[in-house]
Amino acid sequence: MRGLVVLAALFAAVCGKETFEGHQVLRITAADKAQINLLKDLSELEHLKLDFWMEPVHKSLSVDVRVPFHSLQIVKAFLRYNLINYQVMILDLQDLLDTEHRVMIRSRAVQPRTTNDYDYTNYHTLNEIYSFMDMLVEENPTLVSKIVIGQSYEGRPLNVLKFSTGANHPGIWIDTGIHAREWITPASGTWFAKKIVNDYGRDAALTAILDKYDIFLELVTNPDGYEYTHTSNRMWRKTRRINPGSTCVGVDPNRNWGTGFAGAGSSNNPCSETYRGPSAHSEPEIKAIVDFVHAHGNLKVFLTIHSYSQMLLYPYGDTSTPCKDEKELDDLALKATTELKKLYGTSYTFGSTIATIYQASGTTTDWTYDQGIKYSYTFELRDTGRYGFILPADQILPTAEETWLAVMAIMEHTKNNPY
Ligand code: BHK
Ligand code: ZN
Repeated sequence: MRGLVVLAALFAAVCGKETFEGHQVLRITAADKAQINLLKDLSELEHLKLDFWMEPVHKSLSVDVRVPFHSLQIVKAFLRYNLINYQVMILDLQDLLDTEHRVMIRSRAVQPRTTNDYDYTNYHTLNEIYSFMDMLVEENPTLVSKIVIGQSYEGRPLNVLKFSTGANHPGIWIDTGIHAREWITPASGTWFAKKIVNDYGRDAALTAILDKYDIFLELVTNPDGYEYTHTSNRMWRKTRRINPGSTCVGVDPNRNWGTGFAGAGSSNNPCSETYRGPSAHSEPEIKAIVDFVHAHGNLKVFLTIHSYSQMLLYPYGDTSTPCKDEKELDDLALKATTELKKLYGTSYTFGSTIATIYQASGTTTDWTYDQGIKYSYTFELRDTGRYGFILPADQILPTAEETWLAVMAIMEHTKNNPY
């Protein structure tokens, strides 16, 4: 057994893939401000290589943290010594990843030749998703087209699906896969794309929306990061920019935007998971969207989809001053999450980013809202932490279906309240 583990680790090392044997994910619950400060101190000890799945300032006072095997003893001792409560959410992360990989390659044996054969119940590589887009366009040439809004840092195309029934329509934007490891989001977005072509001309509500609005869907907003999660490190979050003067790679694409850039709730340390980058819109993946928003000039909805924690968030993240549409955005968030819950009973919380999660500056929706796109929301999809970023593939379909009900509610409200 021991020999097998060593062999597996060796094999993975030769393939250049990081493994997570013995890593645990702990849910740490702070009792007060003092304990939160202790967690912040802990998070700054870089040699422990802790991976905070949320910042230690989370409003619920609990955070999920991936702890490498070599740090487990010391971290648990630290928590016990300081009387900080924790529970083990994931006992051995690599076990979960092995299962995920087994399920994934089982599906890959069958290469889909049409989008009807595509396995929507499984996770897919970047190439598979890019092929899906091309198939969908080829099958529905009058409804769907692919536009390339730019190139990633490593030179990959930034593909956006455009669903359109006529010229000069206002636009609805949806992006998934902006954080690399949040695999449930491009998986859900892929299902949305197929749902749109299935429902157009059949479902009255979606047809009415598409008769007035174009929908733009960027499935893999951070393709370099996404590819990296498949080839090298499943837990990667950021872009893959090389940071001059640092051995640490990547910028947080949700701290790189021009509203409140470099404010509290982002880091100037390239080794941080919330590193904001050298300047606003420094990341080609973000600059491409910024340029698109400007060039289009008439987007009415902007939905950026993350996971996990089951939340629907509206601006702002960098200030507790309420945005001027707070009442309407809050009412609509209630409506959208109520619709979502009807399907499988999944509960969402909602509110402004700063009041609901934590202060974060340079985030997507603060910028899009300040560009005049009133209906700017961030989704955090399933789950609430049992599996976190490693959501089992059998939850893809229900997650996509329920999320679509919330997206429809937001689009319908927009259609009924033109501005
Ligand atoms: C969401 C919206 C705005 C600001 C922060 C967040 C939380 C998000 C983040 O950027 O820190 C947490 C995350 O990626 C998990 O999806
Ligand atoms: Zn995210």
